[in-house]
Amino acid sequence: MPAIMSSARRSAPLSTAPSATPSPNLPVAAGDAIACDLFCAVIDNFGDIGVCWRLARQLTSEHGWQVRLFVDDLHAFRKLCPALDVSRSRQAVSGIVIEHWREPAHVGDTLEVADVVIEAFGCELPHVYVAAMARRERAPVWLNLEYLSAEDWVADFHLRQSPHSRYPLTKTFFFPGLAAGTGGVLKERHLDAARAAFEASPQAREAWWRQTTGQPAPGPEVTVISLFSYENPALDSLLGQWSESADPIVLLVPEGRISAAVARFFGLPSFAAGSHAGRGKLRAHALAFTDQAGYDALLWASHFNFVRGEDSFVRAQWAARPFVWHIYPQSDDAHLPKLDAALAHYAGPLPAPARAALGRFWHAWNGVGEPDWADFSGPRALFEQRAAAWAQELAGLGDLAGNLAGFAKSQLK
Ligand code: TRH
Repeated sequence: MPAIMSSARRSAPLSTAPSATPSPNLPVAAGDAIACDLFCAVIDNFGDIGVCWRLARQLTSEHGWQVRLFVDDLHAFRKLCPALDVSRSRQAVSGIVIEHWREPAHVGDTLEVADVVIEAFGCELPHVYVAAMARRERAPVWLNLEYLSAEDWVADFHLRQSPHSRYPLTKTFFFPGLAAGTGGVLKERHLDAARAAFEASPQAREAWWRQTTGQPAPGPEVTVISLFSYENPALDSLLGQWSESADPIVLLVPEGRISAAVARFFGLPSFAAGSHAGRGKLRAHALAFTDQAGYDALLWASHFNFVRGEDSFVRAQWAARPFVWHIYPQSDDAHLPKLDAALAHYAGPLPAPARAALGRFWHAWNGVGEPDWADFSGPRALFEQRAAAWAQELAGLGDLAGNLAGFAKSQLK
């Protein structure tokens, strides 16, 4: 049974593991910093930890919070945070304490309750931790961070509260969204400047291409497409269309769930990072999975981005380029209304023919209809304008980390 601490702020040093001397590189809290515990259970893929890691870093670097991130799958985490040591139960990266959440009852070596407790995506907090929250002199702000949806009901449910059935605790539901009245989506303060610097620098672009693909940057006649997707029955047809297109296409494929299908198309045994292949007008490069900053650069280096799930979907919007979304598939096609809700926000102001072409292609990529690249890429200039305008509209909601921090602070007063 871990010792219990329940200070108004978590006190330093954090580590009081049974035999341990405090880890030298664990961050020490500033006296008045808001302490936050963020719990993340990885269901599958990278979106759960992708969102939590991004949020943890923003709360730390932009809001000065002292964040402890509990994660149950360090291997998935390490894919997008190569600095992580999967053998360590507790470590600090980028000023954030990372606890390997070994089992549902585990709460770290010391039971400390933070000022703000975030359970991501409905993961269940350890019972002992909830009991300690109730015993804390001042109850923490308890937030359930939900999955992103662009549907209308989200604004009604954002910030709704639910009293605990047993303890004098209240949980608030925090909903990301694409519309006013929601929590918005994550966006770092430095992001636009980083993108602008990349786009303005031919040297940065050239260096990126050489480092990432081993090849020089392609000329202006080439259309560059990034492809991050789940297994997709429409892929073969699309690869065929690209290989027969009038103009050259370069495809950038981060190694992952679609790699085997790409390999099959090119008649290769695999399409592991570092592989290259070509057919007709299509040339493809397999990329190593990078950290999240590296993934942003991939989006900026491409003219069209195929993205999936939640976090890469958001990043494609900030990249302000035309994109295609492979939404996380749910049973009974429950994802399709979510796809249409996102389309309504993103494509709404487009002229009707372009809006229809975008809708047809997004649907085809999500299993409804056949993808037609010529039909989709025809209004490319309109999509480019719309992508830039949408990124500005979306930024008008404020970013999720800022919205969440503002709400939590208002509750702590
Ligand atoms: O991996 P995903 O399919 O995650 C999904 C969704 O989040 C979905 O909503 C959730 O229900 C399900 O998991 C369990 O897609 P997503 O959300 O885009 O997450 C991928 C993360 O990986 C994102 O943070 C970007 C990052 N990434 C890198 O850091 N480097 C890379 O090279 C690539 C390709 C991605």
